[in-house]
Amino acid sequence: MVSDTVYREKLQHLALRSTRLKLRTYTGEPVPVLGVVEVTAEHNMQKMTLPLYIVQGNHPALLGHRWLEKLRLNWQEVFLIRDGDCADVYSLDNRAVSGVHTIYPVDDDTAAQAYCDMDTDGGKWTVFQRRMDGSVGFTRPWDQYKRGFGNVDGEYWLGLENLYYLTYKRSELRVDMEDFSGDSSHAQYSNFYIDSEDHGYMLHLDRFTDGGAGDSLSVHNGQRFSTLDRDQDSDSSRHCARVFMGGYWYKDCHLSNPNGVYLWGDYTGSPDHVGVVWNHWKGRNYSLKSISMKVRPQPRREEQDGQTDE
Ligand SMILES: [Ca+2]
Repeated sequence: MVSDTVYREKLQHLALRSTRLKLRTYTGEPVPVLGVVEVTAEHNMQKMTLPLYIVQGNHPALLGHRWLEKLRLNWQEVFLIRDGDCADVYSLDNRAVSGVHTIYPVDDDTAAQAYCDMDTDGGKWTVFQRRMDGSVGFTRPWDQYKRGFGNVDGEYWLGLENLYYLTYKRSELRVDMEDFSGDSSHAQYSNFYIDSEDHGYMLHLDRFTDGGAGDSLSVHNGQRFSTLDRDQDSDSSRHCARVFMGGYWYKDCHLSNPNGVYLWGDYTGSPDHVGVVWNHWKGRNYSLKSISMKVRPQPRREEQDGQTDE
């Protein structure tokens, strides 16, 4: 038999891997339980199914925090799941559909509207960038790229500060795109995060999977974010964000420009490379019909290969 102590440690381990904040234990007070989900864990080759209790978010015992929390009620482990991203939205309601949802990526007091993609490859994606019709201009200064802009049910940028917190969990990135002929493709990176603003929101990604689009982003790995009014690229002679009219992790300067100028397909004759470009798929003088960049937590390792290590 697995001892009660091991059982609790394992639960705590699972929970800690799914949130970036500390768990906190309380005693005594009754808390309304909204629902129960089952979590499967393994210890010493033994599979256990554990109850995960969802409790109300604004209970005074929680001191206002809605992150995944741990309580103790009658020797049972009770967790609170915060709707920090679209994967949490799905955890709290597995009937949630693609569309606009409210999430709290940074903290309890900072709600953000985000488009959740609950359909593509298992869903649970938080869309942080989307172009689809040219209705929103993306040639904008640092402060707007930091905080976000646009229309969440159309074209928008969720904001670098939100993205920093979203990718604090181990995350994967998917980029979906369409051309004006009705063809579509994607690129996926199984490991993705960005640094804080102090480090220029530097891009980190690897483990590319080709969904037909090719890899036009890995070359930007390790670059800091640049905008019209902030040149943090690796080109000493140019201010790439001004030349290519977007905000991005420009290098010297780019193989993809999802935040460039919306130019409706082939734009030969206009300045090279300023469009909504994914070079490996359609070349540098083709501006895509749509592109969206989305993030979700990596699957837990035991879901990937049946191992429980770390
Ligand atoms: Ca430069």
